[in-house]
Amino acid sequence: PRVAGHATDATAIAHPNIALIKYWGKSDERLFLPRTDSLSMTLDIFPTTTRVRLAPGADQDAVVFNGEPATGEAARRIAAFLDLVRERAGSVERAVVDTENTVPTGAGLASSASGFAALAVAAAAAYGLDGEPRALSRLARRGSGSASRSIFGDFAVWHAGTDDLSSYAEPVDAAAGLDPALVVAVVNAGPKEVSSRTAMRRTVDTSPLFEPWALSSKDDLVDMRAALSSGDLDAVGEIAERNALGMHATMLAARPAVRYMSPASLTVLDAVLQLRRDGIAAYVTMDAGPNVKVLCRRTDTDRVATAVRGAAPDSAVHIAGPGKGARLLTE
Ligand code: 2P0
Repeated sequence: PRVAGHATDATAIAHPNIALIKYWGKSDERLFLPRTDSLSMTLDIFPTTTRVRLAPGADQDAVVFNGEPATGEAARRIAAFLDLVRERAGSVERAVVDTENTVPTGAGLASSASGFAALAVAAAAAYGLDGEPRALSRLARRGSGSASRSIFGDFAVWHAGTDDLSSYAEPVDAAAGLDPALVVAVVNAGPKEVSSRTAMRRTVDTSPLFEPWALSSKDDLVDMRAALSSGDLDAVGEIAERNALGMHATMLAARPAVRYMSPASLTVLDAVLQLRRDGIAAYVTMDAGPNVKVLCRRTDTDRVATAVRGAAPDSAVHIAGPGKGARLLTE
């Protein structure tokens, strides 16, 4: 439904999210329906800011990415997303999209999550679509699955659902005493060799470990919700780590194998084990890339960051806390 008298120029900001219970595998590639529910923490670093302006009379969309005209796959995905927005809005007007992304793109740092969450919020406003968070989550999902979760701040669960209507994210409560931080070790900021889309498809189609992981992920989600609501950071970390390493195991068993871990990743994993032996609550999670995110208490971030830098001296280390959901900057 189109809102009458809406703005035709809107700017939105969104942050990436890191899944503690992972999304890996689709049941419907066109609708971006995932095989499993997932749960994430939205970060307070690496925002994406996106402005969408309707361009009456233009014959195509223009996309500017960090000041440069976007081309290829990135431009195609954004145009396809805008086609969906236009179809829903009953509009044929093209748009100018201007996006500033501070995340290293394509490095398993969820640049598509913040990117499509910001685009969904700005485009929905510019074309006059429903601005309810749930509708925005469903819309963002159609750009990139993980973007459905970045609509919300702090912790969010994405219900896999069975169709377009039932697949959306919503906030998850955590105990007030939980004071989580993620120490992000960027061991390699370059783009990945296998896109997560390709890797997911191959894992679902060929990995004998996929179904067992998807099944165990259901239990992980139940346990994770309990750990969050009781404020048990060690339990949150243990569950997140086992879920992530299990996801990587499904990929290693794919044919041919997909391996995102690099020697530097493993060095960081070893450093985290050592931190735990030293009594620090520190747990790893990894996505579709070699970078490692270490979940710990906010009060332990300096100690964890020092250990990570020692283990991977060439890495860039960023410290994140829970961040806000996607929102409009204009109105
Ligand atoms: C996640 N990842 O839950 C998982 C864990 C990577 C590993 O979501 O195909 O960019 O656009 O839906 O969301 C990365 O995949 O994939 C991702 P599409 P997306 O965060």
